[in-house]
Amino acid sequence: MKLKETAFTVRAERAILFRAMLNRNRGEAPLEELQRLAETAGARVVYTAIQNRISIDPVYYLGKGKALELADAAKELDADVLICDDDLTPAQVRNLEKVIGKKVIDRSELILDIFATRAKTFQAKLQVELAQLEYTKPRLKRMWTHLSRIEGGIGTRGPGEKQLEVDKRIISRKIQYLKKKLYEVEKRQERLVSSRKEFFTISIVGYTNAGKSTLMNALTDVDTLVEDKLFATLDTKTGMCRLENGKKILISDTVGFIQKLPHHLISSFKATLEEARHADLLLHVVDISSPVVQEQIDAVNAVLKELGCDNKPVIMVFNKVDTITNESIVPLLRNRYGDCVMISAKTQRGIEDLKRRIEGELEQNFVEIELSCSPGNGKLIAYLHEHAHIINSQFHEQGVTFKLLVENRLIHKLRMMDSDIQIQGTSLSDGADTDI
Ligand SMILES: Nc1nc2c(ncn2[C@@H]2O[C@H](COP(=O)(O)OP(=O)(O)OP(=O)(O)O)[C@@H](O)[C@H]2O)c(=O)[nH]1
Ligand SMILES: [Mg+2]
Repeated sequence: MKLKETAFTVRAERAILFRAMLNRNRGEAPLEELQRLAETAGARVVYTAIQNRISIDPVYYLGKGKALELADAAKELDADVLICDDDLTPAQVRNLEKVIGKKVIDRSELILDIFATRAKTFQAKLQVELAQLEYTKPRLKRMWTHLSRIEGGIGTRGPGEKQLEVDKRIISRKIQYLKKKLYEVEKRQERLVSSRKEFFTISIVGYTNAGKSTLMNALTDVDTLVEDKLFATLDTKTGMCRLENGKKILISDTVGFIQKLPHHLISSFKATLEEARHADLLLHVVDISSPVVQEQIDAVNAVLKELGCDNKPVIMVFNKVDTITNESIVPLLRNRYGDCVMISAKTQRGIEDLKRRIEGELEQNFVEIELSCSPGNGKLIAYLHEHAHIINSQFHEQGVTFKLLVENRLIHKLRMMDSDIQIQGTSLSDGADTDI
């Protein structure tokens, strides 16, 4: 078998990518994303293989014949690693490694590896290490089963098991330690996020490489790293944006989402995504030039659901409109996502439109009110601190008066909590006083 090789000058890890395709009609670009992930991790892709199958093989993932073909390719091209686009069971990894004689890793492991090399802050490093250990721990056991089978040692307490127990104990202890540390960091983060409650906060979410950080830079004075790489951002940054009506809002950038994001990573990154969970409004940035726009939107929505953010108000922001060659996609998307905004974060096209939409959202959902109550009503006051933006508060003989920015739907709830409170409102949209 003679294989065509991509030319390159610097030697990095040489990778072969592979996957089984169960459904050919999804119009996706097979292995394109995995290729970008592999390159982000520093590998050179020397060969790719796809096998159409009716179902996944539990032993080899692909058919054994295909696995042997990969072994030939790996030898001929002097590959260092084979990367599968799906997650593999520990048994599949072991079986493939035996047949091919090279290191085999799966998509989750690759993503974890990228996160590990890109994590910069203490928090991100803790999160990645925790995710890596949680991923590794169940695999240790299987490694031993594998060993014991070779040695015929089933039921015997051989050195393999002892070592395994030691390893598992060390890992468990480390996991406990990391969780404790992360808990402390999360608490600090939570306090920080809730201390910003007096501002209207927006979180920029979206698929990795959609242009979130570029948009963040366009909207605020924060300078965030922008790179044509997957997972350029692992730590959230928050910046201030001033709208035309003079209102100041806070905007934060978040880590990018991806299809089949390893589950451990989502749970470990909850603190980083804390900003999104507390945001009043989400900007869902979509790369309009991607050939798989809808799949990326779906993947982001799935993660948002997992984070409990699926009921938040969202503005769909289609980015990179400067790149589209096929204009027909615009009416299509407008049709599906009625009040979306088309922008180019890079050329700043549509940014003013987006700001106006944000203003509109602010006006639609929030009213500015004055609420007077007794200072002894601790429950109500605690509720206000939690759910409203307190602009200021004044104590006087009759009680305390808060000037608040509060969601429309909460007014009714406030009245239910205490029938003695007095509420006066100023509609944000026209600046006139209104009785609520
Ligand atoms: N042509 C074009 N490129 C853009 C636009 N916005 C962003 N990009 C490019 O897209 C790439 C990714 O941009 P980022 O802002 O880093 O994307 P991100 O969503 O923050 O990515 P991660 O942090 O890695 O998830 C960069 O090369 C940007 O220059 C745009 O409007 N038009
Ligand atoms: Mg970014």
